[in-house]
Amino acid sequence: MKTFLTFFLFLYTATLFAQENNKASRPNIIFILSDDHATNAITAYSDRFEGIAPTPNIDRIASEGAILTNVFSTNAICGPSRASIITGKYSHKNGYYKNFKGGYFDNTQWTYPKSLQKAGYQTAMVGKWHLASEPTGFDYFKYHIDHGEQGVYWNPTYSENGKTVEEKGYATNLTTNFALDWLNERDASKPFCLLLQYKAPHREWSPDTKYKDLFKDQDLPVPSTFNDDYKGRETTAGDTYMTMDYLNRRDLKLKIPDALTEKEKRKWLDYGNKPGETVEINQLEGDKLRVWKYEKFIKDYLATIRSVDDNIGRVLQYLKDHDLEDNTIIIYSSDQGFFLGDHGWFDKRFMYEEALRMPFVIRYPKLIKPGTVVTDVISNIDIAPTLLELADAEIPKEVQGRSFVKNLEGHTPKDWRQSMYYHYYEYPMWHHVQPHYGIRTERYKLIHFYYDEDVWEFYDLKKDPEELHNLIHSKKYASQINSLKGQLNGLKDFYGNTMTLDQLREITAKDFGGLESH
Ligand code: SGN
Ligand code: CA
Repeated sequence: MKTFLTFFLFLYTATLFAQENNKASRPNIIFILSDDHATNAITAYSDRFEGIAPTPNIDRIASEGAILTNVFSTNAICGPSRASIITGKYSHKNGYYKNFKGGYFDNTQWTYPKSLQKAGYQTAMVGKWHLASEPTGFDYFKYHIDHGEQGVYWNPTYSENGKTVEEKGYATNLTTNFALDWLNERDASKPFCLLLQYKAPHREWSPDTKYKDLFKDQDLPVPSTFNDDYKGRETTAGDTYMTMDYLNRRDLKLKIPDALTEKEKRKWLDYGNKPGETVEINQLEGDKLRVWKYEKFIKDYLATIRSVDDNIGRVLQYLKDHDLEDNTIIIYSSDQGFFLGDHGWFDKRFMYEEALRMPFVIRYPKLIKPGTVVTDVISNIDIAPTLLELADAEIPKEVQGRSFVKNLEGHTPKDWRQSMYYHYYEYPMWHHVQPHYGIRTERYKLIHFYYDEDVWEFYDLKKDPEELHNLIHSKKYASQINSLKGQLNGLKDFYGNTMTLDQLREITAKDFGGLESH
């Protein structure tokens, strides 16, 4: 009996010890999130800027870990996508539908950093937050507060744990400095979770001084859909404020006339935002003017990304120098994609591929084999449960996303979802994109635009990857479309968004009463 008891006690102590040990080796997490970085501007994803604008450090995370090629934003705009990432829930569950007219995040609700904190992690968030309410669930935060939390590229002001701090320099470099400072000062006996969130490459795409002329004498080709006439689709695509015409004087970095007062300056810079206002350049007209504007925009956009990639290199080097590479999960992603002249546009919002798709690369040597490619349909609500599973923390039942840890290991669960549900609400500011929702399967896409129009679009992505031909009235696809409508209703039920069109329109019209953002 005594021997048995001793043996039992030994087993019990060994288990406790193993559990503690396991906790002690919990992985660190560095989640780098940029703003508006399209997969087409990452060389690991696309050859569009191959030989022109490489992203070696982002590509390195992909090749030493996994690249996920079908990660989608459920509401392709900044604050809402960020809210879905940290709550693992759709906008209609976390309450953050749109940036403009007071998108305001209820910061008393559950988020994954709160769970990590409870599980013994040290947590920090630096850079762009853009959720209007104060960050909660972080031991340390330092976020951009200028321009309704959009942040600025030069000499930004941050809120550091609630205190306003004016900094001097270039935001991408500064934000990285603050992240590394925090890592240096952390308690090394505990695991950490660091959210490093860049303002770049968001509008107005201001490069660091050293990259101002990075592409000076180069011609950057326009994309194949640059001259889209929108005739193959419903009026929605042809009725936006995001064509090259809407690049304003600030975006085009025109020289501000000396005589202007501070007040007049903003108005002067904003010129071009409204319908009918066209910024004239050196007597250029028509297509020549459009191409000139595109070139200015794309060069500046890519130059801001060069700084993002450099700074990711600094973070990777830090991990190496501090022997943290093996036990740190490092992720690079962006809140949504971006139109890089595709369809003649800049900006995002539409459920079309370029805006919908988020880059997502992840390295974690203990679990993910180098060179892993994951093509499963994943969305921004799946990130929170994935991080919690990796950290061995509990995933609350209310979370709507699903962990994709198995997918990263190369074992996609048999019942993994085959489609995703999308819903965008903000209108008419900015950019005049009709609210819409839809379903994307591996091959097809069905969209319903509903605010002050009531039209549907259907695309066969295999035959029409550029989404130029809306086939909603095609007899050939009638049964396919019917089946997709059924699946879409199924998703709406599953995720609990069964509001009527009038109720949905009210959300678009409603001011949520928070900080007005740009
Ligand atoms: C600002 C930009 C818009 C952009 C939104 C949302 N205008 O308002 O072009 O769509 O941000 O971007 S600007 O003249 O102020 O730059 S988001 O990334 O925050 O969703
Ligand atoms: Ca964004």
